Order: sequence, then C-alpha cells, then structure tokens
Amino acid sequence: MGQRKVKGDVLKQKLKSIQVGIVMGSDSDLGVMRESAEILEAFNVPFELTIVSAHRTPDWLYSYAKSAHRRGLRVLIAGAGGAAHLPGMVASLSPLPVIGVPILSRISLDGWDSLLSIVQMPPGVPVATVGLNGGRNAGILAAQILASSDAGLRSKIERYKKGLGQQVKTKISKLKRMGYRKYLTAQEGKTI
Ligand code: C2R
Repeated sequence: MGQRKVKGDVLKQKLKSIQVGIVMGSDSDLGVMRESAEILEAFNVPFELTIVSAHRTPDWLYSYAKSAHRRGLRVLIAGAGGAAHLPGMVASLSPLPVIGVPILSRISLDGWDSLLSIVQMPPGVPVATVGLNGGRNAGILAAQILASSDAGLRSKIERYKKGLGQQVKTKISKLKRMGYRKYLTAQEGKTI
C-alpha cells in the first residue's frame, strides 16, 4: 500500500513537471513534429507527445484539451495536415497558448489547406501559427513563452540565438575564402 502511494506520488511529480504538450493529428505527422520534441529536449524542457485527432478521436481531443492546464501543462503545440481542425479546436477548449503547425501531408493540397485552416481563426480564438512543417520553430516558440518567466531557460535561448549568428558568420568567411563557385560545389557534394 505504502509503496503504491510512493509510486503514485512519483508519477504525479513526473506529470507535474511536463510543461509542453505536443499533439498531432496522425502518426504520419511525426516526421515534422519530432522537430518540436528535439528542440525542447535540447532546451531541457519536459514535454509529452501524443496523437489527438479532432476528426477521428473527438472525445479524446475534448478530454485532452480540457484537462491539459489542470495537469500543469503551460503551452500546447498542435500539428495537423489537410483540413487541420485540431489546433483550432484545441485552442477553443483550452486556456493555454496554442502553437499551430501546418503540415504538408499526403492528403495536402500543397499545404495551403492546412496553413489556412490553422492561421485564419475567428477573433477570440487565436492559434500562434508557424510556417509549413515548422515543427522546430514551434518548439522554440514554446520554449520562449516559458522563458518569459524562467531566467535559466531565457539564457539557453539567448545562447541558441547567438549560435545561429555564429553559424552564419562562419559561412560568410568560408564564402569569402572559397568564392561562390567552390562554395556551391562543396555544398552540392554535401547533399549527395
Ligand atoms: P493519416 O496519415 O493518418 O491518414 O492522416 C493528420 O494530421 C495527417 O496529416 C492524414 C492527415 O490527416 C490529418 N488529420 C487532421 C486531423 N486529424 C487528422 N488534420 C484533425 O483533427 O484536424
């Protein structure tokens, strides 16, 4: 009995520490949504990742979105392709900020269907929408939202952004050193 209680407490503690919920309409979206997971891991932000579909699992969508803030989550990321109702429905049911990721999926019309159904929300129900297949940016934005009240996380984000600038500076000197033709050849060699 006592041991069971301790296990239950540990589980509760784990659940409490999860701050970001990543949901996607299908496992076929995982190739894009893993990028949210990977960047949150890099920032050491605890998250959970699961499949929720407004179309295929409406009851699960309802209970997930309604309970997320009570379970201690602070930001939600929702990715879906095609007629992407998931992010908007999550936003309509949850008081948490929702970041939408439009996905170019096998049923997409060039991705416009997904992008427009996520970004064009009616006034009162915003979804902060990133670009097509923008899983990584969604993860960064989620971390930045959390960082507004977490100085440690803010420093990590500052270091990350500095790193981005550094990468470009390295490219600038390489381009200058090699000239554009050699630079291009080297780049093409890398992609093969
Ligand atoms: P399958 O590959 O499972 O057939 O899904 C998914 O996000 C996926 O990109 C094809 C596409 O359907 C999308 N889907 C939605 C929703 N549920 C699934 N847009 C929803 O509720 O919005």
